[in-house]
Amino acid sequence: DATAAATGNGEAVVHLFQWTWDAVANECTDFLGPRGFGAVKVSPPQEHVVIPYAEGGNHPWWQDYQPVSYRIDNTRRGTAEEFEAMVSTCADSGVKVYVDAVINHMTGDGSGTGSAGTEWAKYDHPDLFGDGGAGYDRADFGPCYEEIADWNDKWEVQNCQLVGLADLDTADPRVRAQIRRYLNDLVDMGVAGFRVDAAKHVPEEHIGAILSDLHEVPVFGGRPEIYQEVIGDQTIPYTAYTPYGDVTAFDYQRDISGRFANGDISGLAHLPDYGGLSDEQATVFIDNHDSQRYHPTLTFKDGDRYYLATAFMLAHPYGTPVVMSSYDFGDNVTEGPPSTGSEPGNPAGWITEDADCSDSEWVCEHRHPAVAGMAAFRNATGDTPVVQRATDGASRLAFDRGDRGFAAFNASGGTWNLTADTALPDGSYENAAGSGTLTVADGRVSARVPANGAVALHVGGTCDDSAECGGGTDPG
Ligand code: LAG
Ligand code: CA
Repeated sequence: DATAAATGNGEAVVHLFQWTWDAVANECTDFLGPRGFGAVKVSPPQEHVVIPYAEGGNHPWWQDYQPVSYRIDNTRRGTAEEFEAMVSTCADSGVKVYVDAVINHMTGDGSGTGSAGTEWAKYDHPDLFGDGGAGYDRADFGPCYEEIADWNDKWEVQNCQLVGLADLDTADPRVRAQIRRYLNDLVDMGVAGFRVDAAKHVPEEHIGAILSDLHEVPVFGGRPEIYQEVIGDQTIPYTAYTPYGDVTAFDYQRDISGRFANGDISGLAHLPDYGGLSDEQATVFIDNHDSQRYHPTLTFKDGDRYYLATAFMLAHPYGTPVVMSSYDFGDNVTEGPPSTGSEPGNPAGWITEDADCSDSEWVCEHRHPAVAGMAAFRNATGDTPVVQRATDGASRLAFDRGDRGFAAFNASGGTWNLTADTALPDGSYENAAGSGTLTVADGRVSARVPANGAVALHVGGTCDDSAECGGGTDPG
């Protein structure tokens, strides 16, 4: 029921990359819940390696992708108490918490002390839950102990080491049980979903076995949402993983970000099943924390065109959208989040300054005026079909979403003076992808769509309550 969906929270996800648990909780209350975002994806919550960063006190962001144990206390984002408080605070605002679950591997080479104080070596993770009851040793890894060499060999991709990370033997029932315990501990705390990191590097039937007995999610009910990180190719297609949950549509990411970068969007009203992933199976995104560093087709650094692409993603029904929210890493792909991690007593490089959208180091893409109101648009339009209403050259596109919404996208440097038919009921609507009010009269809408901007109107978006619709705060 689209009317109910408009008042509750929907499916749009925001990835608050590297935000502290306290900061995420505040954002759920202040912004994500009231705006109708359905879930927040958070950085890996398990104990991680601590890697000194030679060029300063900022430990690299990627230490989080090297688990030392499955304890969730004392990561750089906070304590276990803060994590649990975040989950319940977000639930109070109708926002689910999705965890980035690192289950393919543990640490890389070397040895050390993890962020919560657990000693580790590459094939020795002696205390997985902080109770001395379970650990991994060499026999829990493998069967391959070398780097993936041939990416056309499915067995190697799934069993050998990704960037030198000790690869867990996920065929082993004991290993599966430890991973499942970790995930179920999180579910019992109220975590409602998982992004499965490096899922392609875990044989698909192993994923199926590990996820088969997950607990019911408190508060929201049902089984956890799953989206598996797979960069599909001829060796391992995306569809190998669809029996076990949703799958990241990197083909969408590359195509849509490339088309918006190039101003070639007029053909996007009807999208293919990217990589064979149906609307129901695809997780979609314009960029993620890896692509924005290593293959930056379109990121916050590109300004308006990037936000336009994000607005489009939220306006189009294909897939489950994940909005990236970043900190500014300049030209340094290793740089960690803003912190004072070098100070005494802060060896894990804790983020000591909470993410704050008035602080220019935290970009807060999700609060941009082109994006902030679009979760409400998505919620109001539900599953209504796309009906193309206008194009103008290669870089302009307008469509209806049934009789629930109308949106126009202008990936060109000049204003688009548009008049189009729409099934949206006559009335006055707030622009959910920018500012101002537009009128629908006699089944027609006239709009001045700004250069590299959008207009998006939806039922329920008449802005009697300004907190519920259009126009975000400029993150600066
Ligand atoms: C992922 N998905 O499949 C994550 O999205 C990606 O961010 C992770 O890589 C990767 N897989 C492992 O979870 C990140 C960094 C890597 C980093 C790795 C482990 O992009 O650069 O590797 O996390 O921390 C680092 C060094 C490597 C080294 C490795 C092991 O950069 O040079 O070989 O650690 O010591
Ligand atoms: Ca593996």
